[in-house]
Amino acid sequence: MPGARLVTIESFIIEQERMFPEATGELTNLLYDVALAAKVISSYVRRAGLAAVLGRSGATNVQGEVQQKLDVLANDVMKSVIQKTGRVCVTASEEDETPVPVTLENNPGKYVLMFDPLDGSSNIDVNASIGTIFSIHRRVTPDGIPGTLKDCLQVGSRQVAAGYVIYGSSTIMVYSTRSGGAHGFTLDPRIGEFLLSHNSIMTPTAGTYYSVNESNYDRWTDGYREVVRSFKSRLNARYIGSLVADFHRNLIAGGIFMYPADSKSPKGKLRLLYEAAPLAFIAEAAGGAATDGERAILDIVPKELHQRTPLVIGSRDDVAFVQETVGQATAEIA
Ligand code: AFP
Repeated sequence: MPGARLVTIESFIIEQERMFPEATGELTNLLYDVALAAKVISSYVRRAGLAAVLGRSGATNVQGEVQQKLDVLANDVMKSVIQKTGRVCVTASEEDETPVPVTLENNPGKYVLMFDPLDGSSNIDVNASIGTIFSIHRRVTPDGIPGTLKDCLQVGSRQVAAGYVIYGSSTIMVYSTRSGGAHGFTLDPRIGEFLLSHNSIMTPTAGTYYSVNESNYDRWTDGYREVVRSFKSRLNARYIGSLVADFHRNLIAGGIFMYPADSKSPKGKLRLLYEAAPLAFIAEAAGGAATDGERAILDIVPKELHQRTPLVIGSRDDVAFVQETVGQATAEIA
């Protein structure tokens, strides 16, 4: 738009950092590294049907799930962009069995980056929206040496930044830091830059949509069945099966996403460290909420890297309704 003030993600992050005179600029640069990796992944996603990257890689990941070629590619892109900058000490990914420490040769930094490089892989081959989710912590082990599992196993409330990228009708990156607010940037393909498009996102306190895989209905507890019966009578249903896409729509339009524990996945299906916790950080920054049905997601202390959790996330009133209804149903049984 001629004459409009274009705010790049870089200038926005730098402006935010100025609010903290003690900041060294490292987090700013790390966020910018993530944005760079997202641009590379986006370029593969956009050419996916042409670039021989569709389909299965032939391997399974640590969760026993079939890895898609794009999953593997996105994981490699994230690591190659991030690992040699001297800003992180360890990375952890849904696609890697164990944390990947940054070697002494590559100069371990003070941050920890955890990510789901390509969320919603079952949607890759059918051209539906997919995404990348990331979470950043300060390291807790001493500086100057490679990071460890201990750096990764931190409670969500200690995140210093988190965000996601959605590869949808356009590519959008949303992030939040401790300075507050959730901010969205749309990748302008003409200039290859993320430009500010959603400043200080505030999610409606009550939603329009509910998103849940209702084919699991018979496996849920009575509390969740009751919740969904109530939602059916007053909300509209939307479910893509890509957490990032379902979350993003509900964040902007108002709504709730749920993946409760069920008899098939008694601990829930989604991963705490690189799906639930970063999105909970964003949800709270935008005035929403996230719970596992009992506790705030940001209060859960992880015990293992690939820990799973039930997830209820979105508009504050709707999340509170779920917590109350599920709590009452549990109390009646007890
Ligand atoms: P994949 O990345 O393995 O496709 O998993 C996607 C996901 O973790 C999350 O993005 C979806 O919300 C959820 O699984 C969908 O699960 P169901 O297919 O069981 O509804």
